[in-house]
Amino acid sequence: MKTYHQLLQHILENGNIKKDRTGTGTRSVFGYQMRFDLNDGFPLLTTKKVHWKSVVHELLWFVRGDTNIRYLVQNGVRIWNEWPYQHYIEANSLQEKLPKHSKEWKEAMKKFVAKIKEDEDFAARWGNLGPVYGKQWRDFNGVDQLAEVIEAIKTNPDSRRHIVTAWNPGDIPEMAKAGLPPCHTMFQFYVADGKLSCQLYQRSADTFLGVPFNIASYALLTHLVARECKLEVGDFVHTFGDVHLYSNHIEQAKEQLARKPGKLPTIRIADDAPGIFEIGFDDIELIGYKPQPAIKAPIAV
Ligand code: THF
Repeated sequence: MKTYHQLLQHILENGNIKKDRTGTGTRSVFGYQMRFDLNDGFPLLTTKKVHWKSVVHELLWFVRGDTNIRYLVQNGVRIWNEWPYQHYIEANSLQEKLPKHSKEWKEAMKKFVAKIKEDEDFAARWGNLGPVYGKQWRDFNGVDQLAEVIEAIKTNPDSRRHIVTAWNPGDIPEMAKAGLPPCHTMFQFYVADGKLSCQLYQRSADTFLGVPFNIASYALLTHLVARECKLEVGDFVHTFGDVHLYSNHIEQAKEQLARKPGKLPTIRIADDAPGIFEIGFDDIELIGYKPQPAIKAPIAV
C-alpha cells in the first residue's frame, strides 16, 4: 500500500492550509487519483490496524438500504455514532450542558448509544441519518440503482453508464440534518477481459481516518458485484476532490509514514453464500491480515 503512503506524503508536501466546516483546520489538495489492482491482494492498510468488522458491516448496511445506525450499533460498529448524537443534542438544546468532546458529552454519548441499541422506538426517532447512502443506492426517487447497475453489467457489460450516484440535490438538506451530504458522491463500473473495475469519485476525503475505510469498502463492493455478475475483479480507482489531512492528524500521519508496508491480505467469499442483497458478515473471510498497531486520532464532526 505504498500508494496510500504517497497520498499522505503528497498532502504533507503540497497541502493548502484550509479552514473547514468542523472548525478543525486541514491541509488539503484538490484532485488526486490512486489505483489498486485487486488481484495484488485486498487493499486493507498494513501500516496501521483498520477495523475490518466495521468496514464489512457498514458496506452490508449500505447495500441493504438501511440508514439507521441501530444495525451498526448492534454489531459493535461505532463509526457513525457522532452524527445522530450531535443532532440529538442540538434538537434538544443540550449544547450548553454537553459541550462537544467534554467529559459530560462522552458520558452522555454512551447512554445515547445504549438507548439506540435497546429501545426500538428511540432508535427509530433518533438513530436515522436521513436519506444517506443506503437510501440513495436502493431508492433514489424510486430507482434501485444498485440492482439496476448489476443487471446492466450482466446484460450490457460494455455500457458506459454503469453509474450509481448518492448525490441527490433535492435530498441534501435532509441529509445534512442528522448526517452529512455524501462524501462518496458517485461510482462507476467498467468491464474488460472478464474483469470488473470500479471507480469512485469522492468529493471530500478525511485521508487519515476515512480513506483507509473507503478503499477497503469499495474494494469489497467490487468483489461482491463481480461475484454477482460472474466476473473476476479488476482495478479499484479512487479519484478525489478535496482530499485533506486534519490538523490534528498530522503527527499520526508522520508516524504511519515511518512504518514499512507489509504483505496484503486476501478475502474469500463462501461458495454457498447468498447473493449480494442477502449476504452476511460470516460469508466474508479476511485471510492473512497482519497489520501494525492501530494509531488513534480524533474524528472531526
Ligand atoms: N467524517 C469525517 N470527519 N471523517 C470521515 O472519515 C467520515 N466518514 C464517514 C462519515 N463522515 C466522516 C464515517 N466514517 C472512523 C472511520 C470512518 C468513519 C468514521 C470514523 C474512525 O473513527 N475510525 C477509527 C476508529 C475505528 C473503530 O475502531 O471504531 C480508526 O482508527 O480508524 C468517511 O466515510
